[in-house]
Amino acid sequence: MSTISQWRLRAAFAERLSRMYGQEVPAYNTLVDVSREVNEDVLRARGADAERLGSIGRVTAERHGAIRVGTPRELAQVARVFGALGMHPVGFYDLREAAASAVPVVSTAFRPVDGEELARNPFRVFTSLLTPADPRFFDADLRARLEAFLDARELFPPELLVLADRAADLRELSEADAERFLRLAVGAFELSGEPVDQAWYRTLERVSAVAADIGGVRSTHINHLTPRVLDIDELYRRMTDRGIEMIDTIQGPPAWKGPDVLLRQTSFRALAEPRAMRLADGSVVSGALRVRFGEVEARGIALTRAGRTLYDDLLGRVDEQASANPTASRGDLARALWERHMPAGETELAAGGLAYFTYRLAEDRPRDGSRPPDTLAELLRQGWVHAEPIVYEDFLPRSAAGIFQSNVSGEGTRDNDQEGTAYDAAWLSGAVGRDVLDPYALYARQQEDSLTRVARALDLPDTLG
Ligand code: OOG
Ligand code: NI
Repeated sequence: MSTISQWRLRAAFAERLSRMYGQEVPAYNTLVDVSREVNEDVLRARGADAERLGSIGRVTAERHGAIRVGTPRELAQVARVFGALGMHPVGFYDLREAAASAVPVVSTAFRPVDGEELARNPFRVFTSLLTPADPRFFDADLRARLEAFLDARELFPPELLVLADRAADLRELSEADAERFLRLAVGAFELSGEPVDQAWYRTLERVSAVAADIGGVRSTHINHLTPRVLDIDELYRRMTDRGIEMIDTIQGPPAWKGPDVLLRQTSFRALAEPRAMRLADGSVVSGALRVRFGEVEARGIALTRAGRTLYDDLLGRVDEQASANPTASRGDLARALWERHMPAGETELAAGGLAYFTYRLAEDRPRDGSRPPDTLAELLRQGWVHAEPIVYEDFLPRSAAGIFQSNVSGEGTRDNDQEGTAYDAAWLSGAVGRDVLDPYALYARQQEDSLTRVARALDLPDTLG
């Protein structure tokens, strides 16, 4: 009997979800088409260099999705579904702090963690958990009603969870189980046709549109899906030319002539979708909600903590300059700062310990019997070793908050006189029921492993890093 391996399940899930979302939100298909066109053009123009941050096969299939759930119990179930696909929770994001409007969630991202799995299919899902216990957003009465509502719903059918656990244990499924699993898993993230209780939805919406999207309905749904593009500035222009209304900016680092780092993202605005609404008198009418959208992203090199500190520092300086010069273009201010302070090339990023790289023996290294030098800098300089950038696989809280904010209607409310409830990665690990991994540790390990391999092959001490 033939079986489907975990990575094939992951790839099949990403593909079916993409097909489903394209039927639900047709503008997403336009985004995927335009991304593919841009990627083909970039590949033609830049050749092998275009694949420096991932093969064109990987980049073309690459997607991330976003979902939002209400309780730790639901989050632990999500972890089982994604665990089946070889995806693990990585990173802790507190969007309550990153957003100016009311975004009462904390988040993580489920994704593959090892290099080979990422190269096969890097599908990831940004997953947010509502925080009803935060008194800045919810008073005691609303919190109690919200928690009772959430406790009474079931997002994932038991059969799906049983199959998920089987896939996680065996790291594969029989063809029949795989088919059933995929059907149920995709179904769990479809937009439900069940009427929305309008009064309840509106009550939550007054606090936060995100809270209403999560706790105002009895099911969950994929909230956006994001293809990867190799030139996001060009994509933004082409989408705008096609008459699709994009949000105002591209979030993240500016367009500049130096290396791509971290993550740049933009999206088209959430579209009104017809949704059945149940009114107080029990009648059902057709209404519309504006919550789902399409996003696109360009990925760059993963930064170390030192590199990230530099990035955050420059972002702070852009904010200061932009508020001092309200008429200046934010992109221009950012670019000017980057050109002064961000290293202009990969070599400088590596030498400064600002970004992560995989080090590999050069095919054309000296083979005349000479001894290799014993420092990394010299190995690179004399052509014994090449540095390949490690791509950033995670998210940016400020960009995430920006994407949330630009796509919800209304600011919501937030009582800043109240003390916010503190959450961190350890708390989230408890809620998910498994360790929320530290992204820096994952990148560092990848880099260190590559240095160890180089050292062994050249018979050098294991201390190159
Ligand atoms: C998640 C927003 C964050 C990203 O790409 O930064 C995100 C959401 O809207 O639920 O997906
Ligand atoms: Ni996203």
